Amino acid sequence: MTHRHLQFPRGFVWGTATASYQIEGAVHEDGRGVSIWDTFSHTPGKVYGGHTGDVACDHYHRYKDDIHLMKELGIQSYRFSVAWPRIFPEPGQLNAKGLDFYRRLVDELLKAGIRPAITLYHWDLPQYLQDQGGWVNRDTAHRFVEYAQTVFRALGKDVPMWITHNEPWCASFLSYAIGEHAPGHHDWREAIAAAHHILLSHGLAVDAFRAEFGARPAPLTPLGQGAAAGEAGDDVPRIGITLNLNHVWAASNSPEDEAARRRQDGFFNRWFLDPLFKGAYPADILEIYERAVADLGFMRSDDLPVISRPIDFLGVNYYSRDVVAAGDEGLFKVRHVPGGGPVTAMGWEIHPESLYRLLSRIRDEYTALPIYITENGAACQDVVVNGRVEDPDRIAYLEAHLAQCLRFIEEGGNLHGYYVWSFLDNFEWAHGYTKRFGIVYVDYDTQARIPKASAYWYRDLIQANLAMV
Ligand code: IFM
Repeated sequence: MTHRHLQFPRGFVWGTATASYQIEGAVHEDGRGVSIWDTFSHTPGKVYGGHTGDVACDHYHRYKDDIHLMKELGIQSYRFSVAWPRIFPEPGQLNAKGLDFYRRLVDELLKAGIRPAITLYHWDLPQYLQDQGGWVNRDTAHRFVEYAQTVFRALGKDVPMWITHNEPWCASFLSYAIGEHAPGHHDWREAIAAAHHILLSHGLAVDAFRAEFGARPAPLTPLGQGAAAGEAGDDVPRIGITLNLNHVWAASNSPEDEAARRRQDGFFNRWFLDPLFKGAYPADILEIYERAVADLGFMRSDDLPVISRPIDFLGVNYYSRDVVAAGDEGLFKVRHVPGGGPVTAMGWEIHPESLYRLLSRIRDEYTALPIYITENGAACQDVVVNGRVEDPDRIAYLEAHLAQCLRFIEEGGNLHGYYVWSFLDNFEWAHGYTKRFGIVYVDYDTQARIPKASAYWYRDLIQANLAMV
C-alpha cells in the first residue's frame, strides 16, 4: 500500500497514546494507592458489567513487550499518563517504587528511540483527595502542583513533551455534573468549581515547570518553515494541555438553532479555550452559570492570569462533531440531533471535515501555537479470525482524519504531530472492555497482543513518510 497522498512534512511526529488506569492494571502493586476510578468501577452499576481496571492490559508487567511492539511498528512517540496514586499513595507520602516504574518505562522508550510524552492527569485522582472534595476543593490544585513537580524532577530532562491535563471537560462536567465518570456526582456548581480548579492547577503547574526548566523556549514554527520538531537541539522539555474539542454545527440556519449552537460551543469548547488563550471566561456561558448556580465565589480575581500562562503547544483530542438544535431542557436548552453520517461503535458520527474546521478555528480565533492531535481514533467491532484482525473501518477513519490534518498543514497550519487513540484495546471507562479503540487487539483472557490490520497500515504510512523526506 502506498501513501503518497498522505505525505507529511519532515519533523511531523507519528505517535500513539494510552492512559494509566485504562491499561496498567497492578492496582495493588508496589505501594499504589486507591484512585477514584478504583472506587467508581467497584461501585455496582457504574461501569458496564462491573468491569474494573484491576488487571486491564497488565501493561505494568508487560511494558517492555509493549514498547518492543511499538518499535516494530515504527511509532516515534508514545503518549502515556502517570498514575498519581502510584506517586503519592497517601497524603504527602512519596512512593519511590511508583516513580521507579515510570523511570523504567521512560528508559525503555529511550532505548527503543521512542519519544515519551507524559500526561500528568488522565483522571485517576487519589481517593484521599476526593474524600476532601476532589477538584471541587481548591487545595487539590496545590496538591497537583506538588505531584507535578515531583514527576518533573524525576523524569523531566528525558521527556520532551508534557501535558498537564487530559480533557478537563470530562474530568469536570462529565464527572461532577453528568455523573458518567468518577466520582459520579450530579451537581453543576461542583462541576464548574472542578473545571476552574483543574484549569488553575494547570497554570500553577506551568509555573512550576518554568521554575524547573527555565524560560519558555521559542515556540515551534509550522513544519517546513524553520526548525522541525525532532531536529537536533529541539528536545527541550515543553508543556501544554490537552482539550477534547468538538466542532459544533447548527441543525438548521434558523436563528434559534444558531443560538443553540453557540451555547453548546460555549459549554464544550469556549469554556476552556477562552480562559487558556484569552484570560477570561466567555460572558454568555458565565451568565448561564451565574443564573443556575448563583455563587461562583470560588473564582478569584487573580486566577485567570495564572490559568492563561503562556504554554508551548495545545493538545487536541478529536473524535466527532456535534449537531444541535434549540431545545427546552437542561441548562443550555440544546437538543442533540443525529448528523446523519456513519457512526463508530461508540455511536459517534464520523466527520473528518470537522477536524479541519476545528483546527482552522483554533488558529483563527485562539492561537498560532503548535498543535498536536493527542488523540484520534475509532472503536470498531473487532474480531479475531484465523489469528488476524481486519479493521478496514478504522483504517478508513484514520486515513480520512489524517487527510484533514494534512490539508490544515498545507495551508500553513502549525500542526506538529498525531497520536492514534489507542495503542491497545483497553478499559473504556463506563463502557468497560466492550469498546475496542486499539490498533493492537488485546485478548483479555490471555493478554495476547494481536496487531490489527490498522497497526500494519500505520506502520507502512510512517515508513512511507520517513522514506520520502
Ligand atoms: O478512552 C478515552 C480516553 O481516555 C480519553 N479520550 C477519549 C477516549 C475514547 O473515549
